[in-house]
Amino acid sequence: MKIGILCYPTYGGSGIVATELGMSLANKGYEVHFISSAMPARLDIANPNIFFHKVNVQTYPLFQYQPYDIALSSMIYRVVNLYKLDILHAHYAIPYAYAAFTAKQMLKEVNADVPLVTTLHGTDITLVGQHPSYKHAVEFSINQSDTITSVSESLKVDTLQKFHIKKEIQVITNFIDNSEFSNHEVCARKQLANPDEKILIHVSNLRPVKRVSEVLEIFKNVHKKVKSKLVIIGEGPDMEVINEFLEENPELMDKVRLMGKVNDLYKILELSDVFLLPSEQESFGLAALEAMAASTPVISSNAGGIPEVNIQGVTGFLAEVGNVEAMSNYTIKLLSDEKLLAQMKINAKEQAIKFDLKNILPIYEEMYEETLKKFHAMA
Ligand code: GMT
Repeated sequence: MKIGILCYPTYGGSGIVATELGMSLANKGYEVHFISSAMPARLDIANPNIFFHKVNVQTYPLFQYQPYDIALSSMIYRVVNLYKLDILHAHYAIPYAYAAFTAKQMLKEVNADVPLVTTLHGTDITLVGQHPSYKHAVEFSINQSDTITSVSESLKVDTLQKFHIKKEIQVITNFIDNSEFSNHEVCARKQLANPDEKILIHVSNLRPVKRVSEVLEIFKNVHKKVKSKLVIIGEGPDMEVINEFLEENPELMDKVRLMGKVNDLYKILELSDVFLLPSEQESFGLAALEAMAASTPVISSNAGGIPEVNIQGVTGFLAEVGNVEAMSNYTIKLLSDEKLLAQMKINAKEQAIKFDLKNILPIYEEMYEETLKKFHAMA
């Protein structure tokens, strides 16, 4: 089967899921074509079953805004035609499902139409997709997809509440490849913290929805009770929030380590004691699952799909969005009790194994087969 994957190339969750899925399919022998504005961050282009097609936007002085969606549709059309793709898989409704719909209309003209799978990831439904500038186009292109999947039950419920969706939504949860976590040598811990200090970690794209100010407040509270360091990985608009916090709390300057984007994320997660995720919204919380795969318990809000991943009192603790006090107290409780911490590390890993790639990949494969069967039966 030849599969076209349309995704963001950046470090955001949807791009990571799309890339990991595509690479796993390629490892199983599928031919996978990535179509994106740049090479996806984690893509292993050395794999002979993987192809990358960069969307080129032609600039022209007349355009105030460059028409990316047209360039994307044209590229989808060309790749499907040239490489005889069997199926398209759009990750994130905007602009991928929309551009794929346009490409399909063009492909119909040359009798080369293929089915479209759209995977909803979160903010395409709950945040940006709700804006009046996009809402109708998002709803339309979701309804035009042959198969719709969502990464959690919570996102499915949100989608059905916020849009008029005429088709079944299949939940296929995000996944993690646990084999990538087993062999790291845990030797660089001393580079992050002293032996008597605990390591708290937060990983995100530092957008307002992640509530990084609360990560800092939690750490401030925890640090008063437990010797500790805070590691923050990622880049984004709220880096300013961090800088301001450090200006106002200079005593924490050498306790907070800002690492930007890193290549060896999994290794750093394995060195950490607790992962903080106080997000306002989170359709799934892939970052929390990555932490758990590294045997790191999670203190989080109970937003969206997080409770489907982080289990209260088992893999960590959850509190209402904005309840910094509860999240601080949970973190202090966890880090002050070695027995509890050790047990939760084990539980976190066990939970991550339930979401292992080995369990989820066959569901995607079956979904592709079903979609193709229905599409060709209707043709
Ligand atoms: O907000 C992000 O972290 C990026 C965003 C994306 O689409 O790139 O993430 C969303 O998709 C991830 C992968 O499915 C989910 O794990 C995240 O929970 C979701 N983010 C939100 O819903 C805020």
